[in-house]
Amino acid sequence: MKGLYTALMCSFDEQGNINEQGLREIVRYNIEVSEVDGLYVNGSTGENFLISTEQKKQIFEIVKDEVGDRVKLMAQVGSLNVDEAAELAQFVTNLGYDAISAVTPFYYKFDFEEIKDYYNTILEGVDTKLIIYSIPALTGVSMNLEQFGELFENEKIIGVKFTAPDFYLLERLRHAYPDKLIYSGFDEMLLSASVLNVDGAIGSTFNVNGKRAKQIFTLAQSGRIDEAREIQKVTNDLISEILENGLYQTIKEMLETQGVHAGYVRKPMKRLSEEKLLKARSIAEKYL
Ligand code: HMN
Repeated sequence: MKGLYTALMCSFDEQGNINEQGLREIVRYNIEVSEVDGLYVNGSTGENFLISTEQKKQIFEIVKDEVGDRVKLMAQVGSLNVDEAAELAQFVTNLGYDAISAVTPFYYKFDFEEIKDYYNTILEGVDTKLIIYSIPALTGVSMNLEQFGELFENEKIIGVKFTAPDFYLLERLRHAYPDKLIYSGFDEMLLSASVLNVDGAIGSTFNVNGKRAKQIFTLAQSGRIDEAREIQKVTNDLISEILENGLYQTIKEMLETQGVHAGYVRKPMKRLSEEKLLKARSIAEKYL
């Protein structure tokens, strides 16, 4: 399960319905052009928190059908509705996904016992292994070393997607849990995380920048830090421009310039203005 995973985008039409052909094209682009090791399906980048249970299932099905066994698949099933999360965990297990992942429960300020119970409930009915999805900036949930350790006591919990700029905690986690899988979640910090010996990374910008990300990761693993730093620099120039223009919308438009019908974002996300659309196309021209 090690390596680089694209946090997969989903293609939606103007009404917010799934565009199946577009989604299949995004999958193919990631496998054939970006050459990533796997896909992280229905994460933040997949606009997961804006869609219905039925749509989540449909996306899981389409992606598995398109991928077959070509790359590894991780299914993000986390939800404030723990029954839905458990149902989706079962659903993707039946589809043959390689692992599940679940965001820490957010919005209500759950205490740690509640968070633990949430993960244990999701895992009760399945044998599929789980990667914790930790992203404190969006969820408001920060866990410490001991709390990660307690969650890791459940042997079905095999790792964490660590999306935080806390390299002290990352180093402590790596040191304390050498056998757990740790994935870096911020693409702009991939080199720094790789130096700390993470097992892989999961990122939104890999949809368009997978090749550079792979180079950063492999160069860092073989100790070629100067070369990796050069590529992280170009990558961060790209990421800065993407973030300034609108993260998911810009990546989608960049994919469009490559003939991939990545479509529209779901409301309440807004569409790019004409000016920003042009900017997205110029970013694609510059970096792809
Ligand atoms: C997901 O669940 O879609 C991703 O794994 C999330 C991933 O960590 C991304 N975070 C967000 O989109 C909030 C990053 O790839 C991020 O987009 C990138 O580093 C730019 O900041």
